[in-house]
Formats: sequence, C-alpha cells, structure tokens
Amino acid sequence: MMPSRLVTHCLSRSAWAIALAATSICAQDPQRGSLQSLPIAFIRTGQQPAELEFSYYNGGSGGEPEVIPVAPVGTPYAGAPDYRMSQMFPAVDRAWIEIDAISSGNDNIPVDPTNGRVIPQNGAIGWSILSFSVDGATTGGVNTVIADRRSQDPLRFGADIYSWGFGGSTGIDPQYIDKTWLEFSAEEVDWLTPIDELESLDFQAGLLFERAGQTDPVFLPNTNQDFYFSLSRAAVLNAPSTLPAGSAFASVTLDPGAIYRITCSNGIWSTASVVYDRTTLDLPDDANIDAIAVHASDSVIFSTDDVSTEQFLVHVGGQTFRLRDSAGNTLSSLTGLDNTSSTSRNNVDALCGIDPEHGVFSSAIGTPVPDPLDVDEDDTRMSLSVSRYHRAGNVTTPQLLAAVSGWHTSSPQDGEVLLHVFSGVAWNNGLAINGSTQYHGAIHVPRTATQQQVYQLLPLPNVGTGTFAIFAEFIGTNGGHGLSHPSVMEF
Ligand SMILES: [Ca+2]
Ligand SMILES: [Ca+2]
Ligand SMILES: [Ca+2]
Ligand SMILES: [Ca+2]
Repeated sequence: MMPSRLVTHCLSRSAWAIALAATSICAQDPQRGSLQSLPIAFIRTGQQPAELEFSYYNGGSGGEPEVIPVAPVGTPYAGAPDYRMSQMFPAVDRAWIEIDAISSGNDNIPVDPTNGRVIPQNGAIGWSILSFSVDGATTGGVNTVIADRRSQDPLRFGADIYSWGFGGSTGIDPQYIDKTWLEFSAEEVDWLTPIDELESLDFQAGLLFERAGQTDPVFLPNTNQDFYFSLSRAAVLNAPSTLPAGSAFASVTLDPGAIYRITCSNGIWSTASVVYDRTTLDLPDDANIDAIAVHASDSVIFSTDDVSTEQFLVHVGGQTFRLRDSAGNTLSSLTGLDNTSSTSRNNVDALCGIDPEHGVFSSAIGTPVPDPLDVDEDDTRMSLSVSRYHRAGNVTTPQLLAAVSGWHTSSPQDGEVLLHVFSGVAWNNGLAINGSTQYHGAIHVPRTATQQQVYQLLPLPNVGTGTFAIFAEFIGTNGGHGLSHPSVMEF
C-alpha cells in the first residue's frame, strides 16, 4: 500500500510538536462537531409517558446510529441504570407523566458562584462545551448557524443538536472556542418519522446505558446512578389529585418549575426528591423549566420556556444568574438567542454540558486538539469524533467508534477516508511525536460526496494504557485532500 500523504507528511516531520499559537484559523463555514460518535439519551416532544430513547451506533444498515427505544429493549446491559419509565416510576399511573428536561448529573461545567461566569480551567487541557437544542419556533439570531439551519430544514431543525465552546477553554482546537456549531442534525441521528422535537438531551446517560453503568472520573464523575428531571406543564395539570402511596411523587409537590431527582441502586429507583424548587431558583410562580444540565452537588445550568427572557440561566452558590462566559458575556447574546429584539423568539429546550476533568484526556470521548499539521493544508472544516464504544454493553472488549463529518472544501467529492491511529504521542501545549510514538496504520472507509457523515469501528491499538491520537484524512478521487483535527484519548 502506498503511504498516504498524511503518513509521509507526519513521518517526514522531525518536529511534529507545533505550538498552539502556530495553528492557523481560516475563514470558513461552521465546522462540525466532535461529539457525534457518542450515544445520546433523549426524549422527543409529545410522548406520554415520556420514555427515554437512545441514539446508538448499532452497526446496522448504513453503518449509522439507530434510535433504540429503551422500553422494548428493557435492560439489556446488566448494571446500567434501568431507564424504563415503568422502572423509574413504579406504583403509579404513568399516563400523565411527561418529562421535559433530563440530566444524569455529570454536566460538570465549573461556574463562579459569585457571578455566574464559566471558570476557565487554566492549564494545558481544560475545556467546556455546552450542547443544546432549540424548539421549532425559534427564530435564531441573524447570520447564525441556527437561523441557517432553520431556513435549510424548517420542519426538523428543532431536533438538531448545537454546541458552544466556552472562551478560556484550553487544549482543544481553536475552531471550537467562542463559537456555535451544528453538532449534528436531526437527519444524521436518524430520527424516526414523523419528525419530532428533541426536547431533552444527555450524552452521559447514553454512555451509562452503553457502558453498563460504568463511571469514570474524567467524564462520568457522578458515581450515583442519578436521574434529574423536570415535569412538563401538561404533566402537572393532568396528574391525578391523589397519587397512590408508594408513588414516586407521593411526598413532593408537583411543579413544572422544580427539578427532581431519583436514584437507582441495585436496579431499584428511589422515590422523587426535590433538588431545586421554583422559589430557590428565584423563578416566577408560572415558570416551567424546560432544560437542565446538572453538576451534581454543585450547580445547575437551566432554561425556562419564557421566551421574553434569558434562555441560559445557572443556579450556583445559592443564587441564580444569567449564564456568562469568563469575559462576562451572556451565553444568550453570544449564541444569538437573547430575545432582546422585537422579532426574536428563541427557546432553548434541551441542554447538556461536556467538561472532562481538567488536565487529562478522557477515555470515553476524544479531545479535538489543535492540529499540528494545520500549516499548509486547507483542511479546517472536516471534523472527527472518536469515542470508546461498547457494543451491547460489553464492557470488557471495547472498540473505538469514529465519526467523520464536514468537508475540507465547499465541493464534496467521492473518495475515501483514512483513519490513522497513533499511540505514544506526547502533549505539551501541542501534540508531539516522540521516540515512543507508534503508527498503527490506517483503516480505509469509502465516502461519497453525498454522505454527510461516515461511521467506522476501529480496534483498540494493542499497546496497553497510554495516549492515542487519531486523524481522519480524506483522499478524493478527483484529487481532493483534507485532514481533520487530531482526536486524543487516554486509556
Ligand atoms: Ca428541540
Ligand atoms: Ca418543566
Ligand atoms: Ca426540554
Ligand atoms: Ca427554554
């Protein structure tokens, strides 16, 4: 096999370590996400009882993620939290229950308790991404990704997932800092028809489900099998006036502006407790919380359905603030979702925070690090997501799942994607090949010009523990060429 351009390029470089500052940032279309290889736990609007579902790569037709309704599947993965409504809320007529916000308590974005600003995590690796969805009546700000998506796909953009990378993040590709991007579209995660809203989102619950409940201190630090949620307005209106003894809600006040928690222990869920009530959160009497991202025992980023006000709020240190970046800008204004103009009507309806423990790489999801090869390549729009993958809850023999999206050019063409795996790379504010670096070769994946994403399972390099870097390289049949940012994981 002829060595690819990437390999010759890499191996010919005596000093692969290139300072972060040397990475060029080109004017470009919005780049795509780095999270789409993760399983997603979600709830679609209008489902009663509101069963959780999972979008999960199952190796099926087309090699793309499929929606797995958890209820018929039951609990296939021993040790995973049992997310069936019948298990979470036993001994109660569940027909009235509609959940409009979910979190597993792993949304560990650090927020300053004195002012609601996200705290930059100084050091070589410290990054925070907030993923969200909007509802289908959202206008989006002028010239934003969200408004673009609304015009492209007006019936389905309410099921899209967007992300924001907070300023002050370190160790990630600068393309993911201070920007909103389309993480993935409704079409790409294979929503069933008729197309619904995505209105609750948690990547980590998807991982807990897939990994049979296994936590890790970097990405799944909440060692309790918690399920935080809010009830919809309709649920509270439709609830029976008397709930039976033993009901999950027997000892709490039903309020759409409250955040509840149930906890699974040995497969049995506790009854619901109120973690934050409407008064504590400083919300008006008629408030409805419609999105949450819970940092267990610390804080909660949340939203309400009041489209006359701020969409990104945070409760931390006993106070509620508008959520701001470290420079003091509200996230609502940064994303163009601030509802300040008379023509804007923006509603965030799902939230999930991604923030691996600072200073280390995750074993669950690849970190999109600055590209050391991004010197003479016009490659900045192709994105790569890599995560550790456990087929059917098999936690003893994980693989890697790679997802490539976006293109290096505005003119996609047929060709193939090569996924290059390196181990033993070093990190010092930049990725470096050193004496112990091993190249494990490339997996070739065909890609046509119409494929928005390609997914591929990879074997784990057989080198024990350590740091891995994976690149995606595109080689077009008409001479096109592009590289993704490297994605780094640590086992
Ligand atoms: Ca939505
Ligand atoms: Ca609610
Ligand atoms: Ca919601
Ligand atoms: Ca909202």
